[in-house]
Amino acid sequence: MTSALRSALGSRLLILDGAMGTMLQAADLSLDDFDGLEGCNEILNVTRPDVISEIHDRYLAAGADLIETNTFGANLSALGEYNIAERAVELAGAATRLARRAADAASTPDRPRFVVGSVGPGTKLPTLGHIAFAAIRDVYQQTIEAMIDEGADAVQIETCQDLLQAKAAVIGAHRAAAARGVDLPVMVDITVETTGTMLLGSETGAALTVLEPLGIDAIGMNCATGPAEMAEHLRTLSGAARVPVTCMPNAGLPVITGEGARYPLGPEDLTEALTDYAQRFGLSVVGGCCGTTPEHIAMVSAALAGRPVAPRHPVHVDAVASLYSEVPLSQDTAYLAIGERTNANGSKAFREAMLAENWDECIDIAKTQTRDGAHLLDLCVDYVGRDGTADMATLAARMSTAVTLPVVLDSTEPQVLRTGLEHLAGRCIINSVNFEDGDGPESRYQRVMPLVREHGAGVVALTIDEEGQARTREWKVRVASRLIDDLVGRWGMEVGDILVDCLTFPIATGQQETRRDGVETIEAIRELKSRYPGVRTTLGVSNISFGLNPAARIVLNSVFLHEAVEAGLDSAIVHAAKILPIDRIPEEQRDVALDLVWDRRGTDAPAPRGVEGYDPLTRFLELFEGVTAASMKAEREAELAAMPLLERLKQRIIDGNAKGLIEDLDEALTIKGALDIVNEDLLAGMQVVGELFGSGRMQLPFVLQSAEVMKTAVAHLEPHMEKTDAGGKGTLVLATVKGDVHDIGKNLVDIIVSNNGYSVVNLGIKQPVQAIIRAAEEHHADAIGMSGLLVKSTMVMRDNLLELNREGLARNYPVMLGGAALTRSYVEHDLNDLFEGEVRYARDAFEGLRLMDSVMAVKHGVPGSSLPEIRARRVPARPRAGSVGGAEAATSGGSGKSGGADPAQPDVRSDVARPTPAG
Ligand code: THG
Repeated sequence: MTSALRSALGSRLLILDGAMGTMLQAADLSLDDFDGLEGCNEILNVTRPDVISEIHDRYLAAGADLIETNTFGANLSALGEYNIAERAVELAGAATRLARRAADAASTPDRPRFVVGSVGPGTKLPTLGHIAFAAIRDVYQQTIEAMIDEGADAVQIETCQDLLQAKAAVIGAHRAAAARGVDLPVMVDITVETTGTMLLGSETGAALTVLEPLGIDAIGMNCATGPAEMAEHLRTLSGAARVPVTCMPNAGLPVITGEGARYPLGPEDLTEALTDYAQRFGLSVVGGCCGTTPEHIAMVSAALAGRPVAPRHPVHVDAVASLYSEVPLSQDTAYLAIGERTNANGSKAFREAMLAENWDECIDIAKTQTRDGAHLLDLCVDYVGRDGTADMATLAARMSTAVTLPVVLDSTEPQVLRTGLEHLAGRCIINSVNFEDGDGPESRYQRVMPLVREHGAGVVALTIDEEGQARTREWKVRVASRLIDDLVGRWGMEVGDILVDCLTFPIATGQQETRRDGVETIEAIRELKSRYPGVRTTLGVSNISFGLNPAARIVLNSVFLHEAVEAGLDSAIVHAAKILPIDRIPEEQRDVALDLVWDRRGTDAPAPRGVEGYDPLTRFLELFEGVTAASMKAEREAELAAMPLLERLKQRIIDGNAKGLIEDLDEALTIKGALDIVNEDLLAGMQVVGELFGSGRMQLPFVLQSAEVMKTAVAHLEPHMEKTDAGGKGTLVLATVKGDVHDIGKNLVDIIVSNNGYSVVNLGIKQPVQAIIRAAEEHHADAIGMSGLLVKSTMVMRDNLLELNREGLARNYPVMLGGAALTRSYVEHDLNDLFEGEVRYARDAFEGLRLMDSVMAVKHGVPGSSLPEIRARRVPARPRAGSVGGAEAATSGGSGKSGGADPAQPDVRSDVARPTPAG
């Protein structure tokens, strides 16, 4: 039966009550009242039920639709502090009885009042190993069962600081509801500190990514701050959450006084903020946290109770998350790279570190993968003779905090997978399920899927059935369809959370029957993607090249991956640093590898190779005979050395090759100025890098290598640059926006603009809009520059401009935007239309400088001066290839995996369609 509260939730605005804790502090209770347990508010449910009931009555009289039970600390660790953990169930039951009685007394047929069980975080953080996940989950379940038994209508899991704790509470609540056979709405509130993240560093987007797939009924924020500091995070939730959004701020940021904390916001201020947010963010439930009183709630209720919920249009992005950040499953210009090295079977170094229990070394391998450009990490501890659950417990717990990437849990053992899920705070993917031993009650499939569902994980589904590993495209597609239908139909998975693995087999074994395995896999992917566009695919790419020497493996893996991506592959388990951009592979090696992958033998192969008796495997082995990674590098060095000096400098940037760079720069300085070298040669290289990146032909790690060389080069040249004059021409505040860590482009702008006489305040990466605004105000900035490389950053930039509008600052600060995912048209039309000031696109650092010059000319009233005219043509927005979230950002080419021209805008200027490597 659907609960009455569920029907109300999301249709009309519901008012939740205000603080309990700060009300109790004001109630002048004695140590006797607390039964000697000073500060243990839950004990009051049995010692002073009158006090608790009176607070409920006052909030109900003030107009609260929902009142919360006095159970914030009725959990394992909080009661454990008083050595009364065993009373959790009793106290939760008593508290719910009091709230139920009060709510029933105040209910009328047209205004029912509801009881919400308060579920607090406890005093220990499971992610830091203070307390075990399963232990808190089970006590949460027991207390919530008691709440249900005493008539709670819903629970609110609040003040969440640790996502692993939040998961334990949600799972405990779901188990309680299932055990009691009731429909229990579960609402979750995260607490975001003034730092802009949850206590352990989780971004709001990560929290949403982790919590929503658990099957919660509302998500929101409470505690830590007043409403003002919550705005940015509520915008994130409101923009993406598919469940109702809630908001319970404190009565402002507490001011510490002689008599303790004082909360500065009065009822009017709180009501004003919540009224604004209810409209802007489509809130479904509002109420108050610390420092709010019945007076606050009375005014909020008078203003808002019963209003329809303002419409929202959330844009969901399929994603997974680490403790810290979310990672979309669709990468903008790339495949999603899953690092293969944290695998006891797949890496000797990892295996030896694990066997020696050298955990720091294991984590170092994980971190190296992060630097190499992996988006997720595949973690496999399976090793004969080891206790897999113990190894997984140790490694998953360490990786949860020490690594910023989400984890793919790779094991054949359900118990090992469960252990991983219970130690990782983020949202994981389970690798893998299949029909190898069927799908009966005892099958591994049926033992793993409940774990996947309960923890809201994604899943890799292998094309293996009772007959074995599928070898032909028909077989692969048939098994994949069966898996997808079952995962969606029987298990309730969302299609976008399924990654089908069509399986990679070694093709260079020399055996005839393996020759077509690559083709079959690629064609199966193509077929699958056309039948199920929403389903994603993955592959363990390195399997293809087993048996070859390391240099040959790099080439074959890279070529096979490239072909699979062209056919629609979304993600791959790889050693990211060893995947070469296709343009960097010597031509014959690449072409023979292609023949091998596509099984083109004899005259089937294109000229000049396609002759009678041609065997790409034989030729491939010949090509790599005696070839090592080092010898390939030496060959490339020789090619570089043969180039003219300035050409070579440009090529060094493109290749990300700093060997001999300094000598080349010194020589170049004898023929031209330092700034000209940067401007004409080095930036030209970065331009090419940007184009390759934008068209999906070069992946991020290589872009970062190029940026590193650029940085080294500029650092060497900087002392030789003449500063036009030292600062004083004007001030630019620069930042990489929230959620983005890429600062290559921004740092180039810094160098160029500051070397031309401007003061630059470079705030660094991941900057929330409030930090940008504060810096602009503090430094009396003349302009603001924001950059970011990710598609999601284009949305953040838009939100930031809206925030400048809202604060009435748009006209004070002209804004320049740069970054690979941006286009001139998006910035100068879409964004300029909604921004109340002026915003321009800076394609590269020099355009940034020109913009700064014109900003200052306008400011100084130079006759005839103005900001550069809008240059881009207006083009209609269209969804970006492979991305769900960044639809509006996508107004230009260079986005899809295949790159190339964009038929939607045949007449766009060439410089508009070319993304820069900014960010
Ligand atoms: N599909 C899915 N999961 C998978 C695979 C897959 N997980 C495991 C594997 N296959 C993918 N991971 C690897 C990891 C390493 C290697 C290959 C695949 C590898 N390792 C070197 C070797 O064995 O020669 C080790 C070299 C070293 O010790 O450093 O090639 O297909 N879903």
